[in-house]
Amino acid sequence: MYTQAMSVGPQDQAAKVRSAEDAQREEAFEARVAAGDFIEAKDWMPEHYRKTLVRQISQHAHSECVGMLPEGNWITRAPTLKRKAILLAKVQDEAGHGLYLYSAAETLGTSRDQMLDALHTGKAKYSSIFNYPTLSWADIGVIGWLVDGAAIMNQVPLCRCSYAPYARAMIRVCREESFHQRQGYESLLVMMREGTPEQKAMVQDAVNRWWWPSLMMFGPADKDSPNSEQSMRWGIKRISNDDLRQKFVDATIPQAEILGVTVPDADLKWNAERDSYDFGAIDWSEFWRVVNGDGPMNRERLGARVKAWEDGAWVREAALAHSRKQATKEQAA
Ligand code: FAQ
Repeated sequence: MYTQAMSVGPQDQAAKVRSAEDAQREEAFEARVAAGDFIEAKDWMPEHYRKTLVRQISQHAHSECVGMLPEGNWITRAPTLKRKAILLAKVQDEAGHGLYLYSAAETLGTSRDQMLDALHTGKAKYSSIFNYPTLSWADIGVIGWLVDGAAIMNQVPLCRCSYAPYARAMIRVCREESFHQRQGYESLLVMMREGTPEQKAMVQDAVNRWWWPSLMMFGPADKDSPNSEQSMRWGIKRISNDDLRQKFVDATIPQAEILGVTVPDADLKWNAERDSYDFGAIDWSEFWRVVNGDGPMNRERLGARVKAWEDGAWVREAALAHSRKQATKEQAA
């Protein structure tokens, strides 16, 4: 009678040795991460850790690139040369963030073409927030204030992510996001302090539309977040989705008061016992609808990225032809 336990061919023995080695490596890896050590690209890592990072970093990179679209919509219509120059620089920064992040993900052994293919075929996610339309100029200030503000709250802890290439990329990204947040807030302050009643109403309308989607950026509630527990244990995520969301509300409401706007939440109130704001229930059905492709702008956003990829084919082909020509020249020399 044959059982698996009796099968002791050379291949099985090799597999046993490998898995014992892997178990030892895994134990050493877990100990390093638990001690707060940083993991470099060439270090051994469990396959699931690698996959989790590729998933998160590539989605983050896609978010930065798709995130250029709602703001890009207003570059030609910015009200002054100064605002146009600021917005152009901000949108370029977002492209730069996407590029650092694609590079960080590439260190894990995945190619940029694979990541972009996953985006273009709808397999990869990007932040829900960029599936909402930018209807007025005030939306641009509100994106800086709330969307970049939420992004910073989520990304500062990522500067201490256990995967060092991601952590290093995030340091520069956070510095730039912090400038983005301030420029957005300043442009809203100008409208609220010096603007006409119509301009002030435009700011309030933009806050009303962007508030809840900004809170959704932090992801599902902790109890419904399938990836959080493992990512926290591995030091990829340092603070949970709900805790970051709470910190964001607590930091943002005093800023809203200075601006002179309100947020569209009848249940918002200061809780002295918790030393924090209580806030209303998030519409998670809207969140999942948008994440799963049925938000107000999902089709336009993905369509624009696919078109940009197709329109850019000649640039990629020309770059490849140029590098082939250079290589031939070098060989001949
Ligand atoms: N949108 O188990 P969790 C920016 C997905 S950059 C879409 O909690 P995780 C700069 C999640 O992927 C903004 N999908 O997942 C800027 C997962 O699906 P999967 C982007 C979401 O990874 C500003 C499922 O739900 N920032 O704004 C969202 O542990 C202005 C279950 O969720 C980053 O990417 C969402 N909001 O935590 C640019 C930061 N939330 O993958 C232009 C890095 C969750 O299993 C203009 N990422 N999902 O199929 C992270 O910190 C994390 O990935 C979270 C989600 C917190 C987003």
